[in-house]
Amino acid sequence: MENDLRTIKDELTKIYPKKVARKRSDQIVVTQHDANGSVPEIKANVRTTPGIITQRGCTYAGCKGVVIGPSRDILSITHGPIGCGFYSWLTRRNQTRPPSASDDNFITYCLSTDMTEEQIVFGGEKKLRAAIKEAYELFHPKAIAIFSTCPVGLIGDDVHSVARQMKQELGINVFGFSCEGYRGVSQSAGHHIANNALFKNVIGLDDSTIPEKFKINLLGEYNIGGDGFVIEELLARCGIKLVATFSGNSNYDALANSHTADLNAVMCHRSINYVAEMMEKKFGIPWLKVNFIGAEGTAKSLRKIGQYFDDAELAAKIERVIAEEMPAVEAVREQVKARCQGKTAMLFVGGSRAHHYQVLFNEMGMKTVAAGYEFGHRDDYEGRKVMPTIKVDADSKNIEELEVSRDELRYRPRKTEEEIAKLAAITELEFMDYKGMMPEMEDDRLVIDDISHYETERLLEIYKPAIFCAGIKEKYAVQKMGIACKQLHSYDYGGPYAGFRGAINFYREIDRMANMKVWSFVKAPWQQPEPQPQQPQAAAD
Ligand code: CFM
Repeated sequence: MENDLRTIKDELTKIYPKKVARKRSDQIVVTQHDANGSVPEIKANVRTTPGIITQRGCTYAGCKGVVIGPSRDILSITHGPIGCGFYSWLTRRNQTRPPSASDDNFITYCLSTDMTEEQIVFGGEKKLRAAIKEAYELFHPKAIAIFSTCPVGLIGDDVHSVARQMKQELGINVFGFSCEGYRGVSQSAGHHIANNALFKNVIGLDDSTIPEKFKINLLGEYNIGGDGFVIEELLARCGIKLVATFSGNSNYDALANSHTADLNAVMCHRSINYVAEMMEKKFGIPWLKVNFIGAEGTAKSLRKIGQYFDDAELAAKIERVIAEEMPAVEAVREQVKARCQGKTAMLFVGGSRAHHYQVLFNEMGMKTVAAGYEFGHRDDYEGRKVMPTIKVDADSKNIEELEVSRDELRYRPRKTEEEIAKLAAITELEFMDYKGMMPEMEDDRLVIDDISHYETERLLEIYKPAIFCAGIKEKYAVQKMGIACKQLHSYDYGGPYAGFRGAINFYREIDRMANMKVWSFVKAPWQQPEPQPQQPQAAAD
């Protein structure tokens, strides 16, 4: 098996020039666990070689689209050419539900300064100021966020000083992001930039406290296809109060008040671990890795939260909710297992779903034979324990590391030192830790970072998996090869897939897709008959 996998690895990289092949080869590993549970090292979070078709997005996308965009009442203005605004408008299926029709909801709007040649030559700050004023007069939001696109950094517009001026002039919170598309190697840089600005400008502005006993924030849950709604409902049934979600179905006030929670439950480690760490340092809120994808994952995550609060009544409530939900899940799981057992899946998405969704496939009896992140870092693959050994390159240095210290007035330890030590000793709790994707995978699986389009096609030819999970850019190319493709970013038109109810949706959908007869009718290009060489025309005379 190991030999076969090495051949596959060679097969994927042999087309590249030597230097590129070497680099790609460090980004492709075969899972192996050694005696102490360590996994091989992978190269990640490095630039994509120009000329290679990558799945990645840009820094602006990570900041505006991913982290801040889902918050419904922060008015987002894209400072840049109209295309950046237009193409980042409503493509992520992040849903929101304002409490009433009169509450602000700006998600459906697309605001841009429409930067043109004139601003590129003479500067765009004047136009940005005018745009903020106009937006304020139209919407009267509590907060306005300004997002920089590539030309902003190139011509040197200072969005931060404009934000400061306008904040003073309008009397509302206005803050900017230096999230130019080129700032980092992928959208991951945009997450970090967004986290920093949220921390500096929003978190901690409202100290009022709510009386509830078990108060948490959910970090890194963006309510794609309604996932957040399912989790919110589950937590409420367990008696756990959600102060804020970063940032699915969230609002500005909740984010400003989030430092009053007693636990940060981290769903997507990649996009938001910075906030978790900074809140811990400044306010004393511990964090816990959770995964509400998969019925078993959901049950485990609820129990983890219960263990953290260490309260018998809460634990009993959680068990009751799990017991109420499981029979329906198990009934559907048994049905689909009969048809899906042993089928193969591949997952190439983002920075956490390629890991999280393996839980769902396992539950269905399906095997994940290859997986990878678009922009994950080594810690997302190998676990946080490798963080001290990660080389800080020029691209990472480009992003500000905030100096965070304890807030002398508001730091409040949620647990005693002994309690913390006790929680840290429970391995499966992953208390303030993330073990990463690879340790949970079986041996002899392929893990590929920042997979290229070429590698995708070769993999599909070699493995012919029952289902390939990726995004819209890959979807139709995969389907034309006769293989089902599930979009794990936007969920196609489906979802929610989180929680127990979501697991049932997922089982049914994957069962239908992977077992559809239609795929056998698609002839892949390499299955077509070879074109016959043309006969030379007989010479006249
Ligand atoms: Fe986190 Fe996400 Fe993801 Fe992500 Fe994304 Fe996304 Fe994703 Mo698309 S925040 S890393 S930047 S879980 S938009 S909701 S699906 S690539 S795996």
